Amino acid sequence: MKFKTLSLVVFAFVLAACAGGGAPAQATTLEVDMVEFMFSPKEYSIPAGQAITLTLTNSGALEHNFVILRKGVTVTSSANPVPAEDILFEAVVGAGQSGTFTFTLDEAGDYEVICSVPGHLEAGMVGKITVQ
Ligand SMILES: [Cu+2]
Repeated sequence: MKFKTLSLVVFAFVLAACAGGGAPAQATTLEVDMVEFMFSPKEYSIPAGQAITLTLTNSGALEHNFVILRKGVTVTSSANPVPAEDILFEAVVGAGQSGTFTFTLDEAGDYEVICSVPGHLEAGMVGKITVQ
């Protein structure tokens, strides 16, 4: 009985040590609100190569989407559809709905996020993911 108690105490100490040390953890969980016409928040910092859980809530009256573009790709007009090879991830959320999605970005760098519904990008639905 004494040994069992001791091992529990050691285990708790190890957990506390892990939680306290090292560099500040980056977010592996993102919660993003979508509304006409913005993402909130609009800038995200995540670790490379780790599964990110993304919860999108569409508080608006229109359908919105969360599109992650290939590293280095930026789009300034939604007049032309984004080529499929430039899209790394896409999640569509209907008006008043929410959803949880998972994505992983393996390479460090900056990635642009847009809503690809025509006109929404120009109206302000653009964001940035920094992968480190
Ligand atoms: Cu939109």
